[in-house]
Amino acid sequence: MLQLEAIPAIDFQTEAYKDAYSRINAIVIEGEQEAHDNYLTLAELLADEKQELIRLSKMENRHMKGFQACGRNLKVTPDMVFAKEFFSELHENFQKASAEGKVVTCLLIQSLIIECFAIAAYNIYIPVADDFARKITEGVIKEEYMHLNFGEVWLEAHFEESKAELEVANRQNLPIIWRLLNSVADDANVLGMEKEALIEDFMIAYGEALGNIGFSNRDIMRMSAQGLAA
Ligand code: PL3
Ligand code: FE2
Ligand code: FE2
Repeated sequence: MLQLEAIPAIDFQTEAYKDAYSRINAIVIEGEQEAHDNYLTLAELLADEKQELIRLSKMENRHMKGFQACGRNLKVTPDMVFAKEFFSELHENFQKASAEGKVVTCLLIQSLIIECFAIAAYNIYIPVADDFARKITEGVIKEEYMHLNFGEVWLEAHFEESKAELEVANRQNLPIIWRLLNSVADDANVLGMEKEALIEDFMIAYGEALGNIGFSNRDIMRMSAQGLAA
């Protein structure tokens, strides 16, 4: 009883909420758009998985449309300029890796890091979302687990030859996620999402993914700590 009463009601129409939503909504729309593009790029790099990767890219396109509808429903205009800048570092790293044919790095950036970021964000968002956005996000997150799984299965099957490249890609990209989490923390807070919860959820999902691929607990601890160290 006491716990139920302690949950503050969120007013989705305040200027403060809509202002924060204009950036978070844009980040999610841009993230889904880039995920769509990244899976199409991966489809060209991994001929054997081409059809499956095209299927994943289509899901990302539907996710983007779903989140655009969430913004329209709240009468919020997403700040896409802000969101493009938000993703620019990860975007550049993915582009560079794909141009060099580094499939392992591309999979780490998109299917592990970005999908775990999305899974953490959506999990924490669902309990504090408006009814419309909650239904959309619940549908989306089920598919994000499938995308994470795609990366895990492929990297597990190629673990020995991928290990060294994964370590380097982790060291380059995990600190970026850390900075991005910090930079959205205030806006996320306005939406009722706590930074600590986002970090916890991300680290659990990412650590589990590394374990499923074949890294030892010791490796996972070491690689996770590299996120903090830059
Ligand atoms: C991959 O399928 C999608 C990539 C999207 C990445 C989104 C990251 C979002 C971080 C922002 C934290 C607040 C989220 C609020 C959720 C609507
Ligand atoms: Fe998605
Ligand atoms: Fe995804």
